[in-house]
Amino acid sequence: MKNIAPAISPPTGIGDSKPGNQAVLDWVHEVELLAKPENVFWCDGSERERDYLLQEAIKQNVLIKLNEKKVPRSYLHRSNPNDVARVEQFTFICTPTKEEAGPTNNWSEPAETYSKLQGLLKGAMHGRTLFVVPYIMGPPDSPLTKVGFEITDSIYVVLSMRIMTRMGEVAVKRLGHDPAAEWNRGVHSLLDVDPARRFICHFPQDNTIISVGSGYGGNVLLSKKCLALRIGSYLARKQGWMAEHMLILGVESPAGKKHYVAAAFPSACGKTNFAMLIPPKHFAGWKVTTVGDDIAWMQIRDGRLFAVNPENGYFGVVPGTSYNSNPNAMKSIEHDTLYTNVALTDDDDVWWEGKDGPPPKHAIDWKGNDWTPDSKEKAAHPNSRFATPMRNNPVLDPNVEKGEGVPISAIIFGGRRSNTMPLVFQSFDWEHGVYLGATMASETTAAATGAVGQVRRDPMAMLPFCGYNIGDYFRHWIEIGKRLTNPPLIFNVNWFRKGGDGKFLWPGFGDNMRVLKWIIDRCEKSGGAVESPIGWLPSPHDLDLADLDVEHKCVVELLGIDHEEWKKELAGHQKFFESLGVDAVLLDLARIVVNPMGAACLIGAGEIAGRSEDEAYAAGDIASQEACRHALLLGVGMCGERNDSRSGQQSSSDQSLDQMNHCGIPLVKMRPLS
Ligand code: GTP
Ligand code: SPV
Ligand code: MN
Repeated sequence: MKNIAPAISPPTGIGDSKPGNQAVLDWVHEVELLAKPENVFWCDGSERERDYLLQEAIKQNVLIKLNEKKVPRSYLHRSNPNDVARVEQFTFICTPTKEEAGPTNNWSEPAETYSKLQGLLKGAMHGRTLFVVPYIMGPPDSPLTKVGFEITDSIYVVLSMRIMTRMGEVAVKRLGHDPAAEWNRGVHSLLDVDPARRFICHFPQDNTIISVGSGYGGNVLLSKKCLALRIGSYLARKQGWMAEHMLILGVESPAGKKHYVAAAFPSACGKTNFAMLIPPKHFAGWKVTTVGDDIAWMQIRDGRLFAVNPENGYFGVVPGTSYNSNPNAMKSIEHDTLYTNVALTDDDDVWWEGKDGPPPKHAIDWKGNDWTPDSKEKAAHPNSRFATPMRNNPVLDPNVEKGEGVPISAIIFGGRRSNTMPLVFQSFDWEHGVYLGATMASETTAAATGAVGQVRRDPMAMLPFCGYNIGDYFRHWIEIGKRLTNPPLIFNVNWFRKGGDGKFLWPGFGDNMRVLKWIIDRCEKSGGAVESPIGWLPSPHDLDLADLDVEHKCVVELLGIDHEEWKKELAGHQKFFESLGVDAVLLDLARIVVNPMGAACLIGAGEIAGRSEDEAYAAGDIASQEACRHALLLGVGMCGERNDSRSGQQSSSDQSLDQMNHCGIPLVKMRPLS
């Protein structure tokens, strides 16, 4: 199947709606002179245009039309087998200084990078059509909404952008004629789809993205990770809002009380599934609705955070999607869907691993080869995806178009962790929540090229997407917190903890409602919890586990904190902060760093002295039980002068604080006890 296709020649009335903004015209002209396409196609987003482009894409063998009865108005695309996921190693943030890009990004010098990319783009569109795709990110009437123009030589990208963004006339209108208006310039060329000439480059200061050599997903739908997250996060910090890798969902109780929550899970860790959750039978009357499944733009209004979904469609993981795991996703992708890298059955239907029912006896796999259930290879690529309009979603939230966004009651962080992390816990406050987000880790997935299953720190699920220095990003979170009079509560979840048998302890999917319910209870101040060294933990009876087919001992394990695992975890946090360099971990964060280090103290001190905090209090070491708890939790009080009275040993809090001094993290005096 083709990725690169020759120029098309549209009839009059199609592809000729030039915008009136001179800055856009000048820029397109400049790229045209460089890339030398056969012609320029100006997209307007009309249905006539779509029908024409689909017909051309089929003719050019870029798309295969699927069975009209089984999946109406839907198509299959196969990418180059060398080009199946985001390429983090070839993704660059091109800021004037390396410091601005920070320790977690690949940096390259802007002027040099421009000239290298210009070299690659020279004549690159020879014999091809240059498409100009105007689009907006955000609801049309939102103050957060941004205009972008993407130039591309891929008809598949145009057809995908039509689904994923509000595309065409709406963007041209919003931009207007002011040549000084803010808009994002995106240039994409397939070149020859060679991994050796694949670069995804961001120039935040110029609001510009240049992506070459790929035809896949987040590398080329420049609206998504490139604009809405990397450039978006840069603009957000400058302009005082937040651009996050988060789903947004609404949850309504049978009594009609509604909350919205936003959740940051790394790529392929369950955002789309959580955003479309169907509560189990026991939760009759509860309703979950989707605002967004991947990206949240949030602003402060009346001391609260309000979120919009800047996207218009879902680019979701296909394998594992079934009527059993995610019925709403299945209903969403039954029609008007663009599939990439799934298998094609003999009756032109689509198939993938984990779909309901038995596998087909024969199919064509994602590479275009014959496949049978005996084949060793997977029929669908593990990162095969659907692009589907959000309006296909049967549980689309009614406020999805609301310009001001929806008020966020809770923020949830979560990763894919086989061990250590409990099913759910709540941070003590915003700053501790920022710490939880900053130290998040997850096992890597097929969403990016590279090894799968390795635990890596992925702060706020933004490691591949933060468009500037991660230390400044953490500080931005702290600053936002200071401006919130009614901040969302912050939680951490882990659907992926495994038992000794290597199987998931938690059934996940719809049953995640039980965790969501507890989170809502906490927001409503009605849910029970116990204070633990790492945050507020539910006891098994605080969760509604009715009709759940999970053994009690598994629930206890899911909610448990293993001290040995946590010692390793905290060492991992420290190593991570060290790897960022002390410059990145600025004063505000240092204060939070003390938090869980203090938590380590509680774990450690308890072990060394062989007593609980109650015993410490009873022993009269600390003036009040409240102070004791906070001292232990925050790592204060024991610093420096105090040795453990009973054992005479240096307490572990001394050690961890020493360690922090050692790695150069500045220690700040603790906040007052609250
Ligand atoms: P991106 O689109 O890459 O950002 O991914 P995502 O975060 O939206 O992840 P998605 O919901 O597509 O889920 C990714 C994979 O995790 C799929 O194979 C799901 O079946 C699986 N998954 C999602 N939720 C759960 C869960 O609660 N438990 C388990 N065990 N697997 C889950
Ligand atoms: C992700 O990897 O987080 C995705 C898929 O949402 S992609 O758009 O390819 O980045
Ligand atoms: Mn994502």
